[in-house]
Amino acid sequence: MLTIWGRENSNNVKKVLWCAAELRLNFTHINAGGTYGKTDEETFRSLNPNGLVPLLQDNDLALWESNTIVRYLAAKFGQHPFYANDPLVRAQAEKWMDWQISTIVVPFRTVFVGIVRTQPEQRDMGKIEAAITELEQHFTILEQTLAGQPYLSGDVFGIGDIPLGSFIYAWFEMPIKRQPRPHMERWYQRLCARPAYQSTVMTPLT
Ligand SMILES: N[C@@H](CCC(=O)N[C@@H](CS)C(=O)NCC(=O)O)C(=O)O
Repeated sequence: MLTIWGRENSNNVKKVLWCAAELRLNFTHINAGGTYGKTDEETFRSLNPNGLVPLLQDNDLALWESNTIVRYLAAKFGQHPFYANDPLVRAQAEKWMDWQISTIVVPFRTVFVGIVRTQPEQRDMGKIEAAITELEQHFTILEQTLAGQPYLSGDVFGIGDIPLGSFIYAWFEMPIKRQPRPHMERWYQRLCARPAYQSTVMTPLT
């Protein structure tokens, strides 16, 4: 039996909920973290000593780290081409997952927390704008890639699209000035057409 712990407004939890929805999995969802609490309780800490969400339980397995959970669900329940059979194709998709968590997450968090979770009068606009500039530099790489392929996973949608796809919704929804990125925007629109994305990722930013 699968249980996913984590509040629905977390960009990292969204990855897991979206992946589970794409795979049409049956699972129990427990809201946790933020105002829901629970993450400091002994039971939760015994499953994830970091006290962070998302957390996946699959019978005796307790697994944390959002991208690892996405990979696990895809490997266990997914099929080609969502989880590509060819190691070369899969690796090309998976590198975007690592890029998201290594390169994008820190400046993204500065912008997201600054714009969505901070009152205007308390915002450090210098810091937010520097983070936007940094993200725009990184997104040039995304734009060039998506000029030559419809999805980050390659010719078809797959796991490589999930981590950045979860974050990109907030990027396009936040009231910030963005450089025009026609290829990224077309990729985003392709994601927006997916019912699983609509129900799990395209929810109010809070
Ligand atoms: N690298 C971890 C980061 C997890 C993380 O930072 N989770 C945040 C939510 S996005 C969290 O648990 N914050 C505390 C809380 O919600 O109470 C992952 O990708 O799963």
